[in-house]
Parts: sequence; C-alpha cells; structure tokens
Amino acid sequence: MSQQQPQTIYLKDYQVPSHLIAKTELRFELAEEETLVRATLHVRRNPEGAQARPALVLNGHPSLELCRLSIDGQVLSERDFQRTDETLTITQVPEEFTLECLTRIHPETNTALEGLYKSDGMFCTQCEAEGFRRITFYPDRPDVMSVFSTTVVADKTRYPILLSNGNPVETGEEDDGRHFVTWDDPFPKPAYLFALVAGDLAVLEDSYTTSSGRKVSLKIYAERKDLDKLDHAMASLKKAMHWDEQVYGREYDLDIYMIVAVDFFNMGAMENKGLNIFNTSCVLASPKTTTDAAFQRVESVVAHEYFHNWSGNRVTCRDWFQLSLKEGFTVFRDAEFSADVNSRTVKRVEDVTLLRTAQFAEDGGPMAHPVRPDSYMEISNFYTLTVYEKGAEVVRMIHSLLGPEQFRAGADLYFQRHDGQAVTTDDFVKAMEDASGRDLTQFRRWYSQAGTPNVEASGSWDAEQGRYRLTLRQSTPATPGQDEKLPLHMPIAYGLLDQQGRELSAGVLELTESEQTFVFDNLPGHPVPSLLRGFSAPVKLSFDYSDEELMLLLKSDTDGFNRWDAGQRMAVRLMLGMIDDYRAGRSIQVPSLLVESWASVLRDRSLDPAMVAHLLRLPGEAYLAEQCQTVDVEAIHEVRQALREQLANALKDDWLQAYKRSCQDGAYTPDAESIARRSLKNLCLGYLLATGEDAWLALAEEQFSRADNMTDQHAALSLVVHSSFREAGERMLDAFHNQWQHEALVMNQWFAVQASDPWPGALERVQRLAEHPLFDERNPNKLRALIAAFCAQNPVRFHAEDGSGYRFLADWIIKLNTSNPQVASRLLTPLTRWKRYPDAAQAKMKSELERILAVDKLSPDVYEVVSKSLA
Ligand code: 7MK
Ligand code: ZN
Repeated sequence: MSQQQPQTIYLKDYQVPSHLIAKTELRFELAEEETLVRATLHVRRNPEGAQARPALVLNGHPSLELCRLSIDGQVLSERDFQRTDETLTITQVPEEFTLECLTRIHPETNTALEGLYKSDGMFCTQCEAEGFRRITFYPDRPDVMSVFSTTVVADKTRYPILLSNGNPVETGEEDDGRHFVTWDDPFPKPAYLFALVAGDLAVLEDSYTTSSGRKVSLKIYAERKDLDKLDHAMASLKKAMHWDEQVYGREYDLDIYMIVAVDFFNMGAMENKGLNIFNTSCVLASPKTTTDAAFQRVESVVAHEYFHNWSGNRVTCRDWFQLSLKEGFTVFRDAEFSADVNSRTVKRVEDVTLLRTAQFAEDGGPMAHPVRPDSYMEISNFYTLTVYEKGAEVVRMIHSLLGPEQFRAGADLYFQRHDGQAVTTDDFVKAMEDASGRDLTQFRRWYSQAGTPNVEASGSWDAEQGRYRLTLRQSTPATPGQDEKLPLHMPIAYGLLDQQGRELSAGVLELTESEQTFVFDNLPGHPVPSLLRGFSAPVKLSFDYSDEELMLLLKSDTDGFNRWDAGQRMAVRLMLGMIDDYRAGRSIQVPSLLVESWASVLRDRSLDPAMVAHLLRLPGEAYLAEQCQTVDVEAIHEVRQALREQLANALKDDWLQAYKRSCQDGAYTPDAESIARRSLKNLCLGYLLATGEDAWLALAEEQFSRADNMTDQHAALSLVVHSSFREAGERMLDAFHNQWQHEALVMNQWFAVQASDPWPGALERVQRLAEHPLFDERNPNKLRALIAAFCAQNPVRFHAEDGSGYRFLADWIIKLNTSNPQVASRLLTPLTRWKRYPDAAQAKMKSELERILAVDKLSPDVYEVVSKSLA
C-alpha cells in the first residue's frame, strides 16, 4: 500500500459552518483551452458558529489553478492564505466582507465528469455531492445556502445556448464573437445544486399552469438529432407536476423549468434548481428506439428530479450523512407516483425485487451501512441502494404506521417548518411525530441500524377456542462495526384467509419486541396467514407454509403482491432443492407442483394480465444466490435453465396461445396495460425458444424484423442471442447493428445483450467489443453497457473458474481509477462480495482486490470500497 489513506469523516463531528454566504456571483468565460471562473462571495461570520474569530476555510480541488484572490478589493499575497490538497484557508478575515476569487479550470480534459466538464462538445456540470469545489474555492457543504447570480460567456456560434439556475435577466454580445447570459436564482441553495450548460442545443418547449394559476415555461434541451425523442419526458414532467399538487399540495416555484440531456453522465440525473441535467438514457424516448422499461424509467426519473424541487431543494440536507432525507423521501414519492399512474402491484413487485436482491446483498456485505451512515471516506460511495431504496422503505413504513392523512399532515408540517433550511432525518421524523401525535422514538433505529432484519413467523391453531396465535420473532445480523442490534418498530400488514381463500380479517400489526404474539379469536377454522402484505417492512420474513397453503395464496390472496410472492416462495423452495440435487450429482427433477401452479396461472383468464407475466417469471439468478449460504453460480444457472426448459415443454401450447393472445394491433403506446401485454408476450416467446424447436426461432425472427417498437425487437434479439440458436443470434446482432449504429442508446443495448450472454466465449467477445469503434471508455453509459453488464449481469461467465472474469474487472478498475473514480468504484461491487463464493473463487477474487489496493495513487472512491471489502 503506497498511498496515504483518505480521511474518515464522522457524523458525530458535525459543526455548524463558521461563515455564511449571503450572495454568490459567478462569471464563467468558457473557451476551448481553458475556462476562467470569477467568483464573488458576500461572506459574513456565522453568529451561531463556535468561534469568535474563525479562519475562513474553503474547499478547493487540487486541479483548481488560483489566479487571484482578494478581500474587499485588496489582493491577497501568498502569505495571507494557505493551500492544502483539499482546502484554502485565510486565517484573518473581517466579520463581513467580499471575497473575489479568480480560478482557471480545464473542463475540456475533465474525465471524472464531476464539476464542469464537456459532453459531446457541450459544457455541463455535475456538482452533487462535492463537484462545486472543482469549479471554484467555496464552502462546499449543503448547510451553506446562498443566492446565486451567474453570467456565462462563450463563443456565440459554438455555444448559442447558455443556461444556469433560475431566470435569465440579461443577455448581450461582446466584440469578439462571444455572447453572454446572466441568470438569477432567487432561492437560496447549496452549491451542490448549481448548474451550468452551454452548447448548440435544440429545445422542446411547452408550458404548465399551476393550480394557483401561474404559468411555468417548460423546456427540454437535447442535441438536435434527438429532438424527436423528448415528448415522453415532457408528458411525464407535466404528469409529475400535477401529481405533486394533488397528492402533496406542492407547486413549482420558478417561472421556468429546464431539463438538459447529456450523453456523458456518471449517474441517472440531477435535480439542480430550475435546470435539471439528465443522462440521455433517462430522458430520451421514442417507440422505435426505446424499450418499455426505458420509457418507464424516463417517467420515474423525470418525476424523481421534479419532486426534489421540494424534497431536496426547498428543504435540503444539513450534511451528507442526511442524504436519505432527500433521496429516501423522493424515491418514495416517485414510487407512489409511478404506482398511481401505472400498475401499483407491478411497480411494487419490481421495486421489491431490486430491494431483495441488490439492497439486501449490500446490507449483508462489507459495505453495509445504515440509511443514515455515521462515517464515510468518499461520499460518492454512499449513493447506495441502502440510502435510496431502503430509505424509501423507511418512509413508506412511516406512511403505513400513520396512515395517509396523518402522513400528509406530517409532510405539510415538514415543508412548512423547514422551508429554506438544511435539516436532518431526525427533523423529518419529528415533523411526522408532531403532526400525528405518534411516538417514533424506537422507529428511529431504522435510520441508525444497518443490516436486514429476519422476522420468523409461526402460527398455532386452537380448534376448540377458534383461536389463532401468531408469533413473530425479529433479529438483525451483525454488520461491520455494529455487533449489537436492537429490536425495530415495524408495521406487518397481514390478512387471514380461510381454507377456501376467503379473507377473514386484515390489518397492520406493529412489531416492536424481539418476540411478540398476536391472538386472533372467533375464527371458523385454521386460517392461512398472508404476511407482510405489500412488503410492508424491508425484512426477510419466513413462515413454514405447506405447498397447499402457498397454492392457496397464489390463487386467492386479495393482496396482489403476496400472490406473486407466494409463487416466488414456492419456486425458490423447489429450486433450492434442485440446486442441492445438482450439486450432489443427482439428476434434477422438476417438481410437478411448479408445473401445475404455472399452468393454473397461465390458464386463468380472470387474472390481471399486468400480473401474469410477473407471476410466471422464475426468481432471477441473483435472487436465488441471495438465498444460498455459498453461491454456486453454475448450479443456479443450470437449474434455472433446466426448469425453464421443462416448463417450456410441459406447457408449450399454453405459451403459444398466451403469446398469440398478447399480440396487439394498433400504434405503440407505453401505457401500463400495453406494457404488461408485451411483457407477457415476450415471456412466452422466451419459454417457446427454450424448447429449442426451430418453429419458435422463426417466430422470434419474424417478431424481430417486423417489430414497430424496441421492446419487441430487443426482446427477440436478446432471447435468441442467449438461446441455443447461436448462428441465428449472430445474424440478428449484425442486422441490429446495421439498423441502429447511429443511435447511441440503442447500441448500448447491442453491447449489453452480448455482454450478458451466458454462453461460453462471452469474455472474449466483450474484450473484442471494447475495441469496437462505437465503444468509448470515457462514456459511463458505454462502460455500464459492456463492462458492468458482463460483471454484474452474467454471473456464470464473470465467475469463470480460471478467474479470467475477475482479472478483467480488476484491469478495468485500475484503468478507470485514474480517469473516472466514481464509475470505477461502482463497477467494483461484484468483486466485493467474495465471501459469498466457494473457497477457490474467494481466493481469486481477493487477490484481484489486493492487486487493486497495491496500485499507486488510488482514488478515495476505489480505496474505500476495496479496503473495506478486504477488512
Ligand atoms: C439516483 C444524485 C441525484 C444515484 C441514483 C441519482 C443519483 C445517484 C439521482 C445522483 C438523484 N440527486 O436525483 O438522486
Ligand atoms: Zn434523487
């Protein structure tokens, strides 16, 4: 280990800022070789600060070139301040003063994509969490909120569009071909919400009138070639604006709302005040080029960023430990929005699937942390499924415990009490308590305690008394740095069904003790409990159901989520048995129970088609892996394939009929019902292809070439490429390439389909594709489509016995550590889970992690994840 260790930051060390910035005036002179930034900060000592004469400490990235620094017009000399790697300190400053700072930066060579950088010839920014310190020296922390005024100057021909937060207040031309625009944002904000865009952009314009009658101008900017792919985002934005008025009583607050699509972006999107910046993959959509999943992602991400205007911008985070304050709440808000405008049960099934595979794995791994972490080395590493998805589940539980009216009262109080402030998750819970009169003291442990709780449920039936006793026991396994776990307060939504599947009672139990028994009287017979309805708490719930009981729940539970879950429980149980058989060298038998229940779902015409496809989808390999002590990727894959094949053959006619029934005429629309139909149709096509019969290949090829939408075309492509029809797969890939080579987002699918192909040779193919002219290792979308898809979506090939997959990933991490540390660190995830694999694999994974750790100048991002996963 040659590098110096990055510092660990602790929540317990939080101190209020020593200085406040009433106003921030910025002037950017953008040019090809360099950018000059002049920052004028109106500073005063914070009266609440700890010291009477505090030094001014500004954050500043090592890449900043300081040209001039002055206080109240007096230029400072080298002796007046000290610079370290990360800070600039001025020891002697007046109570109140104006600081002017001129810096030179280089967006044109910024490959980290943090701060100001270039994406396909346009300038754009990403400042959350700590990117602003790469633009100028500043107190770059979310509890310093300032009013910003920004002037952008650039060549008028290359950069006709110049944007920043707020309202445009002045424009003009200079003699040298440059022009400028000045933007004023009246709402005080932390620096992480600052944004700037400059480029030659096309725009889709619309407007929205708020419920109080204010007209808001809506503008979505993109490269000209993508102008025809902005309608869905615009429609989604208007839906989201309306929903937030209806459900939370929240209106938009500026006269203009802008979204800009950029192709180089580390994450999905960013909620900068009045000027959202989006990854093209989360905003562009058109039927021919975009799958249903991507249409829905656009809708939910547009809504997510819009909702941040209240949950994040008007009320923001005091410090980054509070990240879930805005992210957990906003994910809960966008999930409810999607549930309301599409299918509630389907949305829940999708979200819970993500939670139970990826978030549970994170919570059981070396990077496990509470929803409100208490320490970090690099905050970028904490934009996690735990902070986002588990954080949203925590808000959902408050919603379940309080009920919708009191929850709304709590949200109203929170927004009113803290408008314009930077606050904590505790302030959020307090508002919920004050508005509802409920005590959430114990509930708060969800924010501080890491790990996924286990809840063991058991029932006992007293026929004589007509009494059912349900006992729930909770425990949470130790996580790194947290050995002791306390009982949590959790809502357990339930129903009791009789043996005919009729509901006898339903409600919400509140589990607060390690063990608690709930008694139900006056029951006509031994009930079947439906537990954790709607996944009412983010826990692993076990109950020893008989096959018949699961069948009953699958057929008749009134809770759609639990119907699906009953099928999943049945499939998981049977598949784990088959995996044991496979490993022991016994032949694997497909249990008739599974075939029967799959048949009954497939033939039940009364079922909501939106749910059928989900009910018939076998648990994924990652979810099965989560259920195993030691993960045998090959056994899991082989068993799942064998099961698919047998279900395919046993129910061939049913698959074909359901396929035909699900084909629809008419123009493509991305509404929930049509999406469900296509999803069922393509599920059936997958099963038909799994028979290995040529007739179904012909059907798939026809669907591929005739499709008028990307969902059907992509499904056919991916199913054939991953099937035993190897030559046909190659032909389709070529055809797809020729058809779509000019559409970057479509070509990402082309890369991803090949990277996730479980057949032998995938690694060699991925290595070849990394040399493909359309691959670009500086573009995170391309890295996700090829490298991440191989390492995270292709377990059998990534875990190849010879360790070639691990070596491949480590090589990429080492390369990206220099160019883009955030992406490098995110790609690392599959390697960090080494403890879950057999010894031989463990040793190989570990030695790759050690190889990375030995690299000179490891970024804090990569260092933190590698060192913690080796600890
Ligand atoms: C979502 C932060 C941004 C991970 C998931 C998002 C990011 C990272 C979008 C970037 C967001 N504030 O709105 O949460
Ligand atoms: Zn967010």
